[in-house]
Order: sequence, then structure tokens, then C-alpha cells
Amino acid sequence: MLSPIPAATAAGWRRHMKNRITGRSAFLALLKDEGITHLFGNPGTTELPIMHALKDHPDLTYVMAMQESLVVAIADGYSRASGRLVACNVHVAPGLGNAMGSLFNAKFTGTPMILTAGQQEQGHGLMEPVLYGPLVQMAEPLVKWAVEVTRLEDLPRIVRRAAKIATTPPTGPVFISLPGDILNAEAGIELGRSTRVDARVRPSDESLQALAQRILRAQNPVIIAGDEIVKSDALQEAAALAATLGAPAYQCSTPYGAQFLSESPCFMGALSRLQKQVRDVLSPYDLMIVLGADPLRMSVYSEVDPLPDGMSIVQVGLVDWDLAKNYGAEIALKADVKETLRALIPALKAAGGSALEARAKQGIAALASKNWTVRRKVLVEEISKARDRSPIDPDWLALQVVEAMPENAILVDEGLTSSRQITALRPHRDRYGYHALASGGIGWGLPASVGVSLANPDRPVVCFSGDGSSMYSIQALWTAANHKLPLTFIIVNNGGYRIIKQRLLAFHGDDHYVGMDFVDPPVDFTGIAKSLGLEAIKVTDPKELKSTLSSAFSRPGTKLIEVVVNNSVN
Ligand SMILES: Cc1ncc(C[n+]2csc(CCOP(=O)(O)OP(=O)(O)O)c2C)c(N)n1
Ligand SMILES: [Mg+2]
Repeated sequence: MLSPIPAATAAGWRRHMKNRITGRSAFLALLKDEGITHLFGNPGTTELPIMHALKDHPDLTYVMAMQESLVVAIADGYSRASGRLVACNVHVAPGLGNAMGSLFNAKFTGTPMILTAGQQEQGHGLMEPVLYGPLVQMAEPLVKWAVEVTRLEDLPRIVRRAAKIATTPPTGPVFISLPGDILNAEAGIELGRSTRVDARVRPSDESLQALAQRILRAQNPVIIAGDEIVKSDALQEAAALAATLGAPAYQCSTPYGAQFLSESPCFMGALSRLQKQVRDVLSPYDLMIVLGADPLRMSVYSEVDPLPDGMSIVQVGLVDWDLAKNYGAEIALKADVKETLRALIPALKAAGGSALEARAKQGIAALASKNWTVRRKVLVEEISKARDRSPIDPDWLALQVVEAMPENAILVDEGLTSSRQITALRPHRDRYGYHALASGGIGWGLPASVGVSLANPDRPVVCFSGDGSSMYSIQALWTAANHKLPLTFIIVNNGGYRIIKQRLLAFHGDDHYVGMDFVDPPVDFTGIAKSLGLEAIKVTDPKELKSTLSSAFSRPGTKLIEVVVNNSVN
């Protein structure tokens, strides 16, 4: 005869019997409890348990994209335009492989993302069936945490921890491998609870005072603004700091969001990624106040160092990897940008008094003839000279798009050479109003705009993309049409990789452009769009541009406008 179960164990047993749930359903229930409303994915056999369980979770919207790099980029766009945790599911080793470029991008921007992949059943994997691969090792270099679930009872702890890690600053993607036997098993398990770590910390009083004093000692400070201004919702505070000091503010050299209010009288635009130019821009200043940024992240090698000799740095942000990463800082504070500024500005005012006020007034007056707003006016006049040019001038196109966009629209930008002026033309007014390619890995824009739109159903979205970039993930058009998104794609057709040609010419003095044109045969972008279910139109005449854009932006539906532009290299 079996010995009787002790009372405590019996209670636990009864609870387990009551809570019996499959791994697949528990996984979706856990995601929902972590605030997930959309699961972005591309299914295969190893994901079938999840697809099967979706039936029991009708409140979770599955968004299908036709390749895994798109799945992750759509999720990325959703998170960047909402600040929310996102979840996406890809197909075992080849699907994770396809997703890597987009995952690289999500790592670059610190996107809070739970990426999962179905995995062959444990044990079965040992026999090396097709599709099997070391998923955890594959994902590891690009995520904050990568893990495979080996027991169903560990699933809740793993998903809870994954959500917590992804959302705790420095935020970023995490990866979970989900073997089929775990998803299909059933057990009585507790789902636990969600935790969000509140990391909105302020520096100590001593550090704040030291920072205020150091800033007040500077003769000529300059502010460098980064993405943590968006993440911590500090646009107003950052503009207030600039106004308090009368100091110019630049976006850092990799600006990929609305990281400063463009119409602030102190805003000067973004730093470029040309070392010599950045050095020249920064050389009049004696203190760089870095707000939530890797300030001088560059692209192409140069012998010139972008930081002028003798420049001092004070830096604030939660991404501690970026604090003094390349250049030592006199003061480096691991703290929330918004919270720090909320305490710093009154401290500066109290310590600086009327002398600071007078200095600020002078500083703002000195910037009045060269700030973003003034430069915009000059630029508009300059670009407008090309209004009748045929083929259409790409800068003129950018200006027309900016002028035709509805006030509340969101711009997604992967326009490469055609959007070089777009942030000098369109002001950043809210933190989710502008999103651009960050890491340099193209093919992000089209799918990201789908995610941006899904996250902001009440705002029209405009995706401005180079023709070359669009072809890395053109099937994003289908997902947009499938969800009937109020999204307009503008494809700038210059028939090739203009930026690569420019660089071959500039760096090698070579104008023999091999593999940089796609004109034989030409790509029919309107044809592609129509075949994927969109309304599409091609514009070649500069006179038709304005009316075509206004008409597209004023009507509902997902559309593509292909604009043929001048394809000269320089
Ligand atoms: C994933 C990836 N592959 C290749 C490149 C190299 N690359 C950078 S820009 C570019 C061409 C972009 O062409 P397009 O979008 O048409 O813009 P354009 O230069 O014509 O303005 C290429 C191939 C890259 N950055 N990322
Ligand atoms: Mg091109």
C-alpha cells in the first residue's frame, strides 16, 4: 500500500492538478501577462505547437511576415514607436539565421524584445534532424540572455526573467529556444508574476551638485543628445537644459530617432559621421554634456579623431557600456536622463543665479542666426531651386514629402542618400514621430514601418526608402496590406546603390561601378506593390509630385509611391 501523501504535499498536488496547462498555451499566457498584444512570426513545423495554441488565445494578434529578418524588424519598429516590450517567433536554425541582421539592429538600439524559435525535441536534436542547430550559441553574441527551456516547469521562470532582462535598462533583446517536447508537454505549473524594474534613478545629491558646478565652470559647453532622451521621455527637459545654459545642442553622430526638439532655439542639428567635420564643429567648445548617447560613434575609418584635444566630457545615461566607452569622462553618472535633468536644472538655476540667466540669454541670441530653424529656411530656399528639375531631384522629393505629410504622421526613414536632408527639413516634435535606420544594416525600414504603424493605429505612417534598401525586405508590403495599415511607402528609384558608388569614387577614385546598378532589367516597384495587394503609382514628372503625395496622404489604405529621381552619382 502506498503511504499517505503528507498534507502540505497534497495541497500542492491538488493545485498542480487544477492548473494543468500545456507548454504552448502557458507560453502564450505568459507573454500576454507580460503585456504582449502582438506575436510577430513566421511559422514552420517546430512552431506548430504555438500556432495550435493561438486558437485558445484570440486576444493575441499574430502578425505574419514572409521572412524572419522582417519578423524581427517589424517587432523592432513596434517597440521603437511605443516603448513597449515585443515578442517574435522564428523558425529554428535557418529562421534565426535569417533574423540575425535585424537582431543586430535591435541590439544596436537596445530594443526590449523576446525573440523565440521553435527547436527540435530534446533528444531528437541529438540525432541532427534537418533544421536543427545550436540556437542558443547562434543568438548569444547579439542578445542580453539566451537560453533553451529544458523542463516545462522552468518555462514561467524563464519567460518572466526574459521579460525582466529585456526591459531593464540597458534594455535589449533576449532569446529563448523552445523545444517541441516542452511546448507539447502538459503539467500543473504556476505562471508566476511579471516584474518591471524601475530604473529611473537620479544621481546622489553630491554628484548632482558636482555636475552642476562643473557645467557652470565651463566657458562654452555643448550638449550632445542621444536615444535615451527618447527612451526616458526627456525631450522637454533636454530642451530646458539647453535654454537654461544658452548652449547649443546637437544630436549624436548616429541619430536614429526624435532625440531633440528641432524647433528649440538651441538646436543645431545632428553631428555628421565625418571625423574631421565633427572635430571642427566641436572645437569651439570646452565641455561636452552627453545625454544618453554614445556621442561620437563613427562609420568609416579616418586618421582624424573626432574629439578635439582638451575637450572635457560629462556624461549621463543608463547604458553604462556607453559611459566613457571611447573617451574618458570627468563625470560619468549612471542615471536616468529625464530624472537627472529634472533635478539638475533647478540646481543649475539656484547656483548660477542671474549671471547664468544673462549668459543664457546671450547664448540663445548668438544661436538665433544659425540654429536648426534658420538653417531650415535657407535650405528650403536652396532646395526649391530644383523644383522643376527633371528627373526629380531627391532633395526636392524629400521636401515635398515633408510638406505634404499630415501633422500627426510618423516618418520612418531608410532613404540613404535621398533622405540626407530630411531631418533638416522635418522637425522632431514628439518622441515617436521619427525613426531611422540605426545600425547601418539596410532592409530595416519597410518592415519597421509596419511595426510602427501597428503600434500607432491612429497616426498615418510614411516610410521613405531607397530602392536598393527596399529590396532587402520588399515582402513587408504584403504584411502592411494584409493588416490594411494607414501606411504609405515612398520608394526613391535611382536605379542603384548610389551611396556605394559615391564611396567608390571618393575613396578609390574609381567610377567603374560593378554590382551597384539594377537597371537591366529595371525593377518595377509599382508592379511589385500591386502584386502584393497595394495601391501603387509611379511618378516621374516633378509637377505631379505634390498632388500625388497629398492625394495619397489624404486617403485611407496602404499605398506605394515610386518616385523616379536623378541617378547621378554626386
Ligand atoms: C545588410 C546590408 N547589406 C549591404 C549593405 C551595404 N550598403 C549600404 S547602403 C547600400 C545601398 C543602398 O541603396 P539605396 O537604398 O538604393 O540607397 P541610395 O544609396 O541609392 O540612396 C548598400 C548595398 C548594408 N549596409 N547592409
Ligand atoms: Mg538607390
